[in-house]
Amino acid sequence: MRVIVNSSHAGHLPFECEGGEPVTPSEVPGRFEAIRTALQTHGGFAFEEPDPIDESALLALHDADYVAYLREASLDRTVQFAVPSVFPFGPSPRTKNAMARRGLYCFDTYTPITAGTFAAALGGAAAAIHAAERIASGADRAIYVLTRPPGHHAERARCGGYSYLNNAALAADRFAKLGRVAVLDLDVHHGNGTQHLFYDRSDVVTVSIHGDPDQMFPYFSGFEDETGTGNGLGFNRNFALPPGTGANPYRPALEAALEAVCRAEFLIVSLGTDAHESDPIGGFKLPTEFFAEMGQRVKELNVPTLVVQEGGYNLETIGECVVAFLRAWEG
Ligand code: OKP
Ligand code: ZN
Repeated sequence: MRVIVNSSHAGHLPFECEGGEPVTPSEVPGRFEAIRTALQTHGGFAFEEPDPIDESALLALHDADYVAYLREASLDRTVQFAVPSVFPFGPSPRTKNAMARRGLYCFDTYTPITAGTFAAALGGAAAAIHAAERIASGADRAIYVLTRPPGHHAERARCGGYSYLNNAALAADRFAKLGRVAVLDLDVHHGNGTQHLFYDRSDVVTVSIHGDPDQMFPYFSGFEDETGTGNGLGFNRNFALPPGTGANPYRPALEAALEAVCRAEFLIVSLGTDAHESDPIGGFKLPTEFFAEMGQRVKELNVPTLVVQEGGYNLETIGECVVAFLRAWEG
């Protein structure tokens, strides 16, 4: 299987603060290295760098002023970590003050912009778009995109949830020129950015299985009654499961989600491995074998498939989960 790797990831070195306390960051370069090592050890994967993309390729889904903010905040080395202190309030935020922009373009305090952030995020978008081009041209039937930071929380004009640019959505938008597209988000956190970007569109079905947002990040979306709007009504599905969910209660949601995506001509899987039982922040109880089962069930849809890495934070097990999932496409 071909793997498109985002080597620019390494310059993104976030810090993390939880409720006012500095904590050990979860979204670290070691995640990428652990997955790469596991793929190499397993064998059968061909690694390839993407061609660089121009910033304009992002404008299919992201606002130009947001992209400019990410670039400028990454270049501004008078600020080590651009994190919001004030979020927009009132009817019409219109200030362009530097501190105001941090809140305007970000929905949480988990997603700092530091020196290498823009290059890392742009490299991830390039990897996803490169993979989509290869699948669209018929050169590959399935590809895995190895990247960090994740992308599925990134909205049109806001970063959040460790995500800056929505890699999966950029690939989906590329496929949408050719036929029916579905995004299946298996990360334990709701893919709010992907939902938001396609919420009023019928050409990209978005389906996410995740922890109940009543109890888990991102809290403000991911509820099952969010089904789309306008032309997109009925084209978004959420499966919200309680913290502690294991394989048996997960399986019916997986089958319903597969039913919702099975008519697609192009499939994107947002693969977080943070629903694994060992994940330090996920809270679900899926064993490694269940990742193999999920990969197998997705493979059986027999649709060209782009798997893109999202979350997953246990450095000891993230690699085995990814290998287990991708094994379905072996041989
Ligand atoms: C990004 B992705 C845990 C707080 C976790 C942020 C979670 C971001 C998840 N104490 N907060 O979907 O894996
Ligand atoms: Zn996650």
